[in-house]
Amino acid sequence: SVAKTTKSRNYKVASIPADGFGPEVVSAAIEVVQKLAEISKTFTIEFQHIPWGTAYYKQHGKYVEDNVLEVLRRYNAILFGSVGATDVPDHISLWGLLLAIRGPLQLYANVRPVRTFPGTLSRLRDTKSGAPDIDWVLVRENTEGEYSGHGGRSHRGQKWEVATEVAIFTYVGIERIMRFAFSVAQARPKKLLTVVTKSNSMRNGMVLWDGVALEVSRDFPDVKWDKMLVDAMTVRMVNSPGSLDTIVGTNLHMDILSDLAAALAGSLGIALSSNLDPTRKNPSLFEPVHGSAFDITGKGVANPVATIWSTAEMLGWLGEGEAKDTLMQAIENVCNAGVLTADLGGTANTKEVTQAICEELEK
Ligand code: GGG
Repeated sequence: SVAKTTKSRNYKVASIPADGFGPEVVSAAIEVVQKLAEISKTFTIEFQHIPWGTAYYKQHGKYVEDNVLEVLRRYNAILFGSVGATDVPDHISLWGLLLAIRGPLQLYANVRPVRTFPGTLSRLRDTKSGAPDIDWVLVRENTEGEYSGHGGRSHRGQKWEVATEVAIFTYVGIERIMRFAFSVAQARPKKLLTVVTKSNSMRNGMVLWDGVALEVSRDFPDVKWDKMLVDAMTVRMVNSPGSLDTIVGTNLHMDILSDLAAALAGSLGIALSSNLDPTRKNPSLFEPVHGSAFDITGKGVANPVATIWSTAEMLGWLGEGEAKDTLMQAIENVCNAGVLTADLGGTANTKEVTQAICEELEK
């Protein structure tokens, strides 16, 4: 049970661990947050388990309940694990669960901070500055573009089968994510934003992105910004990471670039994703970037850092800035002390990393 004082703020969070090793990393993160709440005595969090996922799908024929929005709007935030199973096609599970939440709740800003922790080695070295460190915030448009779900298939199974996948970009959708990204960049010391597109070959939506970026930039005169084609961006991320800070791009481009960023910073195991509704009309969703990882599910060796870091971001979003900073410091200290899972070159298991973070909080 969690210690309470009269000043305590109380939050209700929906916990959706879902598939693969999601339940392992979500329960590790809940353990850490409850320890933090117990120590701080200024807030409490009640996590309510929601059983949506592939097991639920097999039983009910759907990944989420029909009144998904009504259910989730009862909570202050959502903590999500991972989606995907070996015996259900990925497009069924992704659209059935995660995209059935992100779109309808209009969680249009997907924020993915990536940085090298002191004890975890970056895999690259800046060719200009020699600095091995990465400290980036990737902002992914999270509701439209290549993930619009428009398109179709005809003449199935025949040699002349046709499939279309339509990327839909709207002025409203681009303008709101661009404004959000410029604000993120403006709040960071470097005040530097890179806008990623593919506007040489994609001559409609991507050209609109470039135009909206220019327009929005006029409202942020103190932010230095530039444009990159996504292919050239991969090279810049590897060769001159120090030239980057905040990065914004489309749903698909940033999904790909954030995996690259995480791998460069050390591992996908430390990459998190805040799916935000900046209007705060709906609860925001916090999750690790990684999927289900069937190869290590049930072995107790998953890296819990991405999910624990997700809860730190969740606390910050809920207004618990001090708790967020305390938790981030504890994560950094544990990484610095070399308590790392195998993906980061260590020998610790999930329980040991979780325990080490809890002990760090107690100091
Ligand atoms: N924890 C996030 C997760 O399960 N991701 C699975 C996935 O395939 N995501 C694709 C996406 O975020 O676009």
